[in-house]
Amino acid sequence: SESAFLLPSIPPPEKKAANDVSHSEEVPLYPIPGFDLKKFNECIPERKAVLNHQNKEIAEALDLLSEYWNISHQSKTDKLRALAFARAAAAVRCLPFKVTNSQQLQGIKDLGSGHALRVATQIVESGHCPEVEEKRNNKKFLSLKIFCKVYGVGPSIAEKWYAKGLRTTEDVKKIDLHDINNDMIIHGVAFYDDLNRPLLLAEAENAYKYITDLAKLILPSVVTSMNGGFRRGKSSGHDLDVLFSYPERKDGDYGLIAAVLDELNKKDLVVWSRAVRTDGPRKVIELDSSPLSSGSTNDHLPTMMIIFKYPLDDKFDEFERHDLSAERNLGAFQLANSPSRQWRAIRVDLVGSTNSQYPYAQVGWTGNKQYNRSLRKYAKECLNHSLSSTGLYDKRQNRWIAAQTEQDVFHHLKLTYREPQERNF
Ligand code: DCT
Ligand code: MG
Repeated sequence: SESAFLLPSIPPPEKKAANDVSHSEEVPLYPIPGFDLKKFNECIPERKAVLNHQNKEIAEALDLLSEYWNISHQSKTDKLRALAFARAAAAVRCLPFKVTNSQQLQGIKDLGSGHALRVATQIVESGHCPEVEEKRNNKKFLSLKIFCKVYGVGPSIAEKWYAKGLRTTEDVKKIDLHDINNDMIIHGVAFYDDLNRPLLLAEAENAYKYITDLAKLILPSVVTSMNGGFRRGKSSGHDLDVLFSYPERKDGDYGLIAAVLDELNKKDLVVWSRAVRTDGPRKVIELDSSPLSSGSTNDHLPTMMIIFKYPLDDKFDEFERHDLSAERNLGAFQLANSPSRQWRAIRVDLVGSTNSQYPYAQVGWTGNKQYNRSLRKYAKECLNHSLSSTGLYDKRQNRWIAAQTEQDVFHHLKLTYREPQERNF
């Protein structure tokens, strides 16, 4: 008709009813046709998580809640909450498509049907979760986060500092050192700025080459690798993780890494160091409580935690020729504030493993932390095996399972091999 000609009709907006079955049958739920939720849920460590995944906003929100409950935890329940949010964030990082519709979040194992799912749904639907924003800006949380950035400080010391009235970075730097009897924390405070500057890949590679060249002079057959976040493809990190592999020794296993530390000390390149045993760097066991000669030597890797002098101009050759011996007698603060210092303090972990432990140590020290948790849980629950950075133990047959390579480790775990860059859970 004429009126229709004058006023062209605009099609009414499409109404999507939740119960419009005919419609939802036509539009697939997932944007990638091959996505199979059942398979995705079957076995968590079969999932792949690349650094550049497609659901950053959701993962960030869940990570924040995990960090919140980890840092400000008061009880076992809070700790478990932190772990649950970390698992949920990992699940989201593993999704091979960008979530655009909250229906796509339904039924994902580890995202669950409770709190984490509600948060993820809010982010997808409105781009915003009030609970996350409230916690992100929570004054106490912000202070505790600052305190936990001090090397050697965890949630319980952070809580004590908060109770004493400390709030800011400036407060931390003004702490009376006589109140601290832990030299790790004293160095953490003194070198707060240095140690919180991200370590770049090029710097890590440079320090790695310098340290491993020294190690090869001591033991030419040594095998080394740069592990941690850099091996997973990160371009910066908080430390350098160096793993060494050498033949088994009868006389205890600090031999090589202690010798490397000696060499670094002779060149006055070490600010601070501590020998510990680790199974995953956070589970540090002080040597006093675990003597080297005791029978427990093969369930933890010998580890040398170091604060290392990294030349400001990146040139170790020239730096080596400087006489740094005058710095030997300075305390942490004098050293940190010395106007002539030509270096920056960086964190380095030297980790020793025997050739037979090496493939397992590789997996453990590559991480990430959440990926390791998922592997260990799976090994225990699905295979009745016990996995650590030193080996895989079959609890039914009471035997250690030997591996030559990381591929062997995955094979023994009955898992598809994953490249380090795919282990960013
Ligand atoms: N790891 C672990 N258990 C932990 C902590 C860490 O199994 N509780 C593993 C995973 C990574 C590896 O050890 C190195 O640890 P970090 O250096 O702390 O982690 P990262 O991934 O290298 O992170 P960053 O890039 O910040 O150094
Ligand atoms: Mg690291």
